Amino acid sequence: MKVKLFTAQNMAEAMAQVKQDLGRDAIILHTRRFRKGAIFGFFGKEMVEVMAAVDSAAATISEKKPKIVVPAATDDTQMTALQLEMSNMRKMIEQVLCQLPQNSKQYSSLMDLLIKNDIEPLIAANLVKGLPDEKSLVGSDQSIVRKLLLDRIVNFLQKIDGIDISPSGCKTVALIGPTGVGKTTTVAKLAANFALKEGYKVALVTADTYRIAAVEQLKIYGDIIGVPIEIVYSPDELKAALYRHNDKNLVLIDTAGRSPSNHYQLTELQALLAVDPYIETHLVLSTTTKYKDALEIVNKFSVCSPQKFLFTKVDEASNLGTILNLLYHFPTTVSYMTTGQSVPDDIELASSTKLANMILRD
Ligand SMILES: Nc1nc2c(ncn2[C@@H]2O[C@H](COP(=O)(O)OP(=O)(O)OP(=O)(O)O)[C@@H](O)[C@H]2O)c(=O)[nH]1
Ligand SMILES: [Mg+2]
Repeated sequence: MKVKLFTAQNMAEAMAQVKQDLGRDAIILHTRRFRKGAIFGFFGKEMVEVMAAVDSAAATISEKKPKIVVPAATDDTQMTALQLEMSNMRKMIEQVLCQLPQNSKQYSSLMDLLIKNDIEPLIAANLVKGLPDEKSLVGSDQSIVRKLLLDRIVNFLQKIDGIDISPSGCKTVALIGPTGVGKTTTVAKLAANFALKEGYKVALVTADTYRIAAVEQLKIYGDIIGVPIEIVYSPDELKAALYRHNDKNLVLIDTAGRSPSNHYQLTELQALLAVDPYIETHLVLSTTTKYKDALEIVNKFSVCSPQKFLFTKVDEASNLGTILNLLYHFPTTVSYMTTGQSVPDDIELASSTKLANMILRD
């Protein structure tokens, strides 16, 4: 690990030095503003100090051409562990099924389908409860049962609301969530759609100053879309940036990915968002995340009081049962779903019908 201290007249200059010296993978450890040549803190020239670090091995590797990584073959031990997990899961499901009301067993194929799509057995049983008995129906009538189930899921997913902006108002939306779920890409997609397609005045703010590359990523999007971008290093700077852009219809705040198990990071994020009670916070969740992990994420990020869920990587998810499970336990409004890497196209307002169809796919 190579650690270096940089001083410059402003943050942009300091970041340029960090980038030039340590490369794009550098991590910012600490930033500070101070007055050079100051007497008791007065009169001196304001300077900034940035402490940055880079993993020396990573720095050399990142300059080389990317390598194609061939996944290692699954060895026997891994396989046995996986089989064991699956058999435990099967046993668990069987146990739960035994506890279910007797009549839920008559919907075994629907129950199988729901459970195959990772829906919790008890939620699945609640969904099928009271549906006409499949076995008593013949031919096309059986598909009616499936249609009824689909309608139930649609009703269950009804709470959908994107970002409501008005030409005379100023709306502030922050995207929060774990690392790599697609926050920055989604901010760019939203900015491009609202600014370019709908003609609203939009500004971007990034509070992700943890990595040089993160700031640059949003800057590039800002330049392409033609909207201003602010980089904020503290809650006070966020407050000032929001004030400067109160003439915009929409201010989108990108935040650094946070680990749900890092309480300090989460309270820091909470403090940042607390500067303005009108910030609408969307918790960004990747649909490729395992349900158990997603539960943990929602639980831990609840300190930031997100008002909406935004689901990403719908294109990559093997099933969307997690969405239903989460909404069962946390009845929260869903805003958007993203369906690919393309900016600005791969985003749409969540649709309960579309999601229900995907949740119920074979
Ligand atoms: N397949 C797919 N990839 C996506 C989607 N949204 C984002 N990505 C990709 O996910 C990766 C991470 O996206 P970012 O936007 O950088 O994620 P982030 O949450 O800002 O990451 P951090 O800032 O590091 O926490 C990128 O390769 C994106 O192109 C999506 O809907 N589908
Ligand atoms: Mg990001």
